[in-house]
Amino acid sequence: MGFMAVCVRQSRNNIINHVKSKMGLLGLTNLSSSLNNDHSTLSTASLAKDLRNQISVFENNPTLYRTRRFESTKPHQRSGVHSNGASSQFLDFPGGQVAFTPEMRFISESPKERIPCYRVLDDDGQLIQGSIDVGKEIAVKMYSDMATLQTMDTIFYEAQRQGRISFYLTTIGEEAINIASAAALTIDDFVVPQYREPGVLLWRGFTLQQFANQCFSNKDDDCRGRQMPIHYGSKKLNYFTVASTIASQLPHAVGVAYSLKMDGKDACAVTYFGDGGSSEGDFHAALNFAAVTEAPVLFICRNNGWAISTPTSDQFRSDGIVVRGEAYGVRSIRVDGNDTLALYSTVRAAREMAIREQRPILVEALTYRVGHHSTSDDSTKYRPVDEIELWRSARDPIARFRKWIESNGWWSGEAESELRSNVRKQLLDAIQVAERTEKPPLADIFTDVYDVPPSNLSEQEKWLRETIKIHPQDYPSDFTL
Ligand SMILES: Cc1ncc(C[n+]2csc(CCOP(=O)(O)OP(=O)(O)O)c2C)c(N)n1
Ligand SMILES: [Mg+2]
Repeated sequence: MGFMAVCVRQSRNNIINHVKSKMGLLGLTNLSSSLNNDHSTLSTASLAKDLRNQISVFENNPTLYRTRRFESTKPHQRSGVHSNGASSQFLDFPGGQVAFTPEMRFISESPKERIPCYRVLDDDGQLIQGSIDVGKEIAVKMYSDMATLQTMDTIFYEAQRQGRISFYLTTIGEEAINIASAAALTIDDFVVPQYREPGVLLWRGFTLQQFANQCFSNKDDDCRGRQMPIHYGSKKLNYFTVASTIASQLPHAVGVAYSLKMDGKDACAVTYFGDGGSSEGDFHAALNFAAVTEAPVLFICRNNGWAISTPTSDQFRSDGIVVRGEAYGVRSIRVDGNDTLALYSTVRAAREMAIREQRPILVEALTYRVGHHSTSDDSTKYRPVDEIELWRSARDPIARFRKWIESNGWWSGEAESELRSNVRKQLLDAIQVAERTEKPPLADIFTDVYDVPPSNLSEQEKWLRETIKIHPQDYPSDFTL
């Protein structure tokens, strides 16, 4: 909460300063102050003169807005344009010239060919062509973190099934998107996640103990137990707290990116979302807003085929999500979401473009949600088990990447067993510690929002304390009242 407030405050100041500097640059500062003055003392003639002077600043400086606006609104500056009469071939229109055509032609609702999917490794984990600039250290860390994430999911999922935590949601099948995209970023890039990207936090150094503390809602959790399990967040690691309200993170990310732009930072905002998220209004608003403000933001869509039980065929008729970029003026690419190397190189290039050219980029990663949506779901009720099994085994991104690092001599069977047993042990220890650690004091539920709590909130706190005293069996025994 505090983190958001600081960001919002900083952004607001940055935007105000930016607008002031733009107005100063354009010679508008005086105009704005004169307009703020007591109008009764200004004669209409002097105001008109002032305005003429300010307008001439625009006219004499055609380059001022060149990088920001299409130059289509001044027909007389266009060559070969006939703006008056029947022989016109083009219409000067905001956004650029539009050619006239005598042919009545509707644009087809479907492309002749689907947008191809960029991949580097084939199904067997071998390079399709040439070589790739990824060294041993980063490749081994990517592999180790993907395997760690997979093990973490298995153990926390079991802990939920044993009733030790209230909820869990796995990333199984989407480990490559998590880890390879994280590896392509820098820690200065702000991550505004959905909920299926804990691997980005893992890559950034969130410890297994921190994951466990959050899932067990204990007093050592950074959010002090106020969020459901898997709603991680870390101010230190520039990772905004997960919000389950689908797609609400997308406009937030554009705001973060705009703030980075105002500050002239060598960083971008990166936001993740699912195919389901792309069906929300916030997705469309965010893409448009990002395009118009030229905000350095990466939109990374995990198109995993399902939004809980809704298949993509019930969500959209377009060729997936990638094609929507062009409609909003956002550069976009489709990539194999189970190919670690393709994702790594794509996100690196996208980040570089977003920052250097100050523009948003949309990445659609094609993958599959191998696990159930969450522990509240049984996906075998609505999709074929064969389909799940195909993606779990033959299309597993971890096994595919392992083949590549093994063929380079960077990984072995012994390294694999050592890693898996170490991670498993660390996780079991972390879970035990997290489970033993007491819950945050009850008062913490009511802090950190209001400076002075309003009376209704204080009343609710009183009721809660009374309720716990009457029904102690319904509350954790180690709860500090
Ligand atoms: C605004 C909103 N509507 C509905 C939900 C319920 N809901 C939770 S997850 C989900 C599906 C999201 O699917 P997708 O974005 O594809 O992500 P995935 O779970 O596949 O990773 C829905 C509909 C919600 N959390 N928020
Ligand atoms: Mg989905």
